[in-house]
Amino acid sequence: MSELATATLAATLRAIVGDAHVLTEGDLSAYEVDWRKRYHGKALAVVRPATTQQVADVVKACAAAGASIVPQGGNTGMVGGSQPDASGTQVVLSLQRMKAVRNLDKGNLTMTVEAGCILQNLQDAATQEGLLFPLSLASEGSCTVGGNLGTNAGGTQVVRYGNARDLCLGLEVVTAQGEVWEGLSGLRKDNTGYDLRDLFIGSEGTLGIITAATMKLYPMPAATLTAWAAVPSLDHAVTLLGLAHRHLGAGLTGFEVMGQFALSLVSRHFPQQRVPLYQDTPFCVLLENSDHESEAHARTQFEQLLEAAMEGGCVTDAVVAGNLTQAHQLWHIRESIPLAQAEEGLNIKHDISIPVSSIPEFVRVTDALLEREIPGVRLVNFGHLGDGNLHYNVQAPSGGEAKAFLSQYEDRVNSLVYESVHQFNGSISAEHGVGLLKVDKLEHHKSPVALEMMRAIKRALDPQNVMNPGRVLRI
Ligand code: FAD
Ligand code: 2HG
Ligand code: ZN
Repeated sequence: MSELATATLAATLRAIVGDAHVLTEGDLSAYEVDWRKRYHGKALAVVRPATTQQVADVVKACAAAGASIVPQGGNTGMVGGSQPDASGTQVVLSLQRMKAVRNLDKGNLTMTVEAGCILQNLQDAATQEGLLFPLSLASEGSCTVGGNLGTNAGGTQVVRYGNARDLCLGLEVVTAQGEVWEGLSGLRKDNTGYDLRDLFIGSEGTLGIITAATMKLYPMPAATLTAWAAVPSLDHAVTLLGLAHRHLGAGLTGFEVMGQFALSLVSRHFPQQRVPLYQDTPFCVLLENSDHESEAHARTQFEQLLEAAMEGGCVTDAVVAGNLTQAHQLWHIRESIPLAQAEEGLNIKHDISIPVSSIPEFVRVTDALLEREIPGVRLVNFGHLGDGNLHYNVQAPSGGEAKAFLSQYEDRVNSLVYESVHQFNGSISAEHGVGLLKVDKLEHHKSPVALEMMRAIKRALDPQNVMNPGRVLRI
């Protein structure tokens, strides 16, 4: 774009959203750099509309000027999907100002919220009405529901309540042409043709901009208890998962696994957090039991489960949190692993899913491959075992320089890990999405038929390739 065209577009955008909400100067790193500090872009402008109509007008203005748009919520994504590229020609459309709760329908167990609403605020709004909005991620203090739906986020409650997709009943979307699709249905049943809602969920801003959503709510459990268990191996963790399903039924709302090295990073970088039981065991498991009867009932169920698990040898030691503060401390340890890893240095992330029963063998095989390739490599294993979703991350050998490690090994490590994922019938992205990070790998691992259907959808909904180009798919 010429300088004149850029200045004209900026002026049009100012006329739509007001001068204060078109940012072109100063420190824009909060919008231009990702959470992992791996992508550093340069925006033509950051635009912060306040209404759906303003979003539609911004999209029309950008499309007319030939500028592409990067939708952005909290910018906590892990795959380089929400920053502009380095060209200085992309507009970041931040949904931050669209944060209203439009409606909460207690009878229908739904709430309709704007896309820029911070996840924690959604949870709080539901709690105030005695209800539960179960989506829960460590980034919940800054990620937005628009970003959660854009990525089809998972988190720690999926084993019971499903992904963001499963929690969404309806959407309002601004299309790539700047039209508004009003699909804010609160219906649990609606078989009237193709499911447009599910096209936009998980599309990472490449098909349109989600401006509002109707989300499901649930009754608040009477009691929620947390336990921390030491397990002798991943095989035992999988056995424990089976037992937990049998003993707790729908009460099982969280089942997270954490490897010893992952926990040692938390202990090293956040010594004020006291990590229980990890020093003498290769893995720990965090379990959550949500009960609609009473705390006493939940505790008895947990005790019976842990007794059976210890008798069967799949748990060697365990603690059950005595109160809410202790429970929060245990969850905080788990949620600190990504931060501890970041403190340790740049690293390679793999957010993969494998059938749960195959996870132990996958880890054995893949650990051996990587250790042979890179002597001393440090493997950080943790994640949502209850969903078959492992964060199989790779850190440079101790004392090694992280940047040099990444440039020498990242591509090779990714190829080895994803080939192994493929052998075990898994997916290369369980919850973080594709973004820029995995475009090449998706092309390699997705079938040509699937890729062509995805491209056909992209071409049909965004023929000018205005929406987040280069992410997810190459056209
Ligand atoms: P952004 O990062 O701003 O955007 C993410 C993608 O969605 C981009 O492609 C963007 O273009 C698109 N997008 C954003 N808003 C919209 C919109 N309104 N319409 C259309 N597209 C849009 N993720 C998990 O799934 N599970 C976890 O457990 C988890 N834990 C995390 C822990 C930490 C410490 C951190 C930093 C991140 C974690 N994440 C996790 C990743 C991240 O928080 C999620 O992907 C989250 O859903 C992103 O929300 P966001 O608002 O920050 O979106
Ligand atoms: C989590 O489960 C997030 O904590 C982040 O999905 C995972 O840092 C990671 O690899
Ligand atoms: Zn995760």
